Amino acid sequence: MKGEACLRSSTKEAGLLGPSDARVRKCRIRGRCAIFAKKVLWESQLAMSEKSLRKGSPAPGPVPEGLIRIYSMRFCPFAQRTRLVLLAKDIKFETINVNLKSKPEWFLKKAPFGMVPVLETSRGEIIYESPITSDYLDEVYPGKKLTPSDPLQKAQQKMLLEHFSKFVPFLYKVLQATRKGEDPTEMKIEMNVKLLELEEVLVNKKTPYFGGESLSMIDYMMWPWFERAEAFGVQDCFKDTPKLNAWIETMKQDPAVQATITDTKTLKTFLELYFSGSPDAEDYGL
Ligand SMILES: N[C@@H](CCC(=O)N[C@@H](CS)C(=O)NCC(=O)O)C(=O)O
Repeated sequence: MKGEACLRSSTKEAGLLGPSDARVRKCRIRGRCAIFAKKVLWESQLAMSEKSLRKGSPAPGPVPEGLIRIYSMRFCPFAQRTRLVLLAKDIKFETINVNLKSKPEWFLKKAPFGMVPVLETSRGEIIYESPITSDYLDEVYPGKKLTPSDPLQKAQQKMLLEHFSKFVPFLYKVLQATRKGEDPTEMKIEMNVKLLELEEVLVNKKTPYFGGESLSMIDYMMWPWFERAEAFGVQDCFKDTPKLNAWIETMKQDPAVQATITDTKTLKTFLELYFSGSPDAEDYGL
């Protein structure tokens, strides 16, 4: 097969638009054309090129056979969890970005809490809440299993996720205090305590990841907020957390993380627009 043809067929197979840049390397291995494409990057770029749908936008049609759809918002850390799992498992998916300041009527019918992420299957089934969507994808789709099969390890990951979910609000408190010109010192002290708890988990486990020697579901569930640490203005809270800092650096090497990462400057601008109520926040940079 000629490189070009091979490229097209694989692209079609992957349910993606054709790449137009040199990120794709083609070669022949044992007579078959292999593409060393950063497919994950493509998918992310495809999603990133889509403007959000607002109130009044026509409802999208049914999800094509062989694909799963994610209703997302480009800068949402919860939706990023699901996107990380989609990419890590190399699942064929399409993205519909929703404007959360002006939600389309049809979105509210699909999303009981009016929040992203939501998954929709080609049979019209709906799955929502980021940990539930992530578990669903991991259970239904083949490939790399992200959740441990051992019940105790699984329970430990779920418990850690519960602990972590109590950490998330502190980030928003620091951000809001700073935005209002208040002194965030007290909140940062509380943040430090939470971060030290996470540090202790890694120290006790003696592993580079929160689930063990390799990256697993819990790492993806926590990552999006660490990507945002600087944008939330809490980078100075990581002085006494060497293991956590090493985990952050290791996570940055993961292809799914790389494909969904947003730079701090963009995140800062988005947060400013979002919290000042701008309806254009979701489409910032497009
Ligand atoms: N518990 C939800 C939280 C999702 C969430 O808060 N999503 C935000 C965007 S980052 C949202 O959709 N907000 C819309 C709203 O609150 O109206 C989950 O884990 O999926």
